[in-house]
Amino acid sequence: MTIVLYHSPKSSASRRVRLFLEEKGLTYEAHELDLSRQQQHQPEYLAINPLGVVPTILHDGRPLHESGTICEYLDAIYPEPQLCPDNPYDLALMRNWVRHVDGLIGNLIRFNWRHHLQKKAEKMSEDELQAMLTKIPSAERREAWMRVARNPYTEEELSESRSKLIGLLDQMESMISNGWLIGGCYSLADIAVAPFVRRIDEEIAPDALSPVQRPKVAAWWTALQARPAYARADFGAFMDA
Ligand SMILES: N[C@@H](CCC(=O)N[C@@H](CS)C(=O)NCC(=O)O)C(=O)O
Repeated sequence: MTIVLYHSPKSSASRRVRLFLEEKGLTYEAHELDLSRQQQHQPEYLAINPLGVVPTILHDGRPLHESGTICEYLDAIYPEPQLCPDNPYDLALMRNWVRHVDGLIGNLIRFNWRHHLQKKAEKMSEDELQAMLTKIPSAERREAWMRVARNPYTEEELSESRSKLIGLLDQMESMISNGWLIGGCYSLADIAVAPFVRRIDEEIAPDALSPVQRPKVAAWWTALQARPAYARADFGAFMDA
């Protein structure tokens, strides 16, 4: 069974799936999409991901999108090592957590898109911008592209998003028991939030990860980064040197 992954190296949702694949020890064929060149909006890609975002997998030729769904699907097919709880209650908690993390992606976008997509978007002529917008399936993403092209996120908006992302760390601090988020076992719940924590650590609010402020989260982050799969998933630096 072949797994083909369409992804972007710095995308949080792509990093999540790469980390999951590496934890499972699965081999896959990786295809990079350049988001700044709108490769995610090309018709051939929209045919396998109607939302026009990364990542997408092809498993034996069949497309699947949504990073959380992709991970759960792969877990069902390749159950070892176990990364989703057996216990139905813990499984339900894990799903709610992944959904909650996904709901915060807009806050990460405010920070992330400034670094890579904004430079390209703001140079577009009005005609180019309008032509690009017509290819984007979701109204929310059309709005985000409009913002970086013409009306960059303000310091106030960034600060509001920073607070929400720090709030995620506070939730983690109260959830972690025996080192991990759900039921004391490493799971998709931990993998799902790792790319967010990576961005918080790298740029958004590094001090919020200090052991003095959030000891459980700090220890969780050290343990997660020490996992061999984390190095293999190759998150890389988000910002250009
Ligand atoms: N809920 C989706 C989110 C996917 C997503 O937002 N991907 C971003 C990168 S992290 C993307 O493709 N952005 C480019 C765009 O929206 O044009 C998932 O988890 O797969």
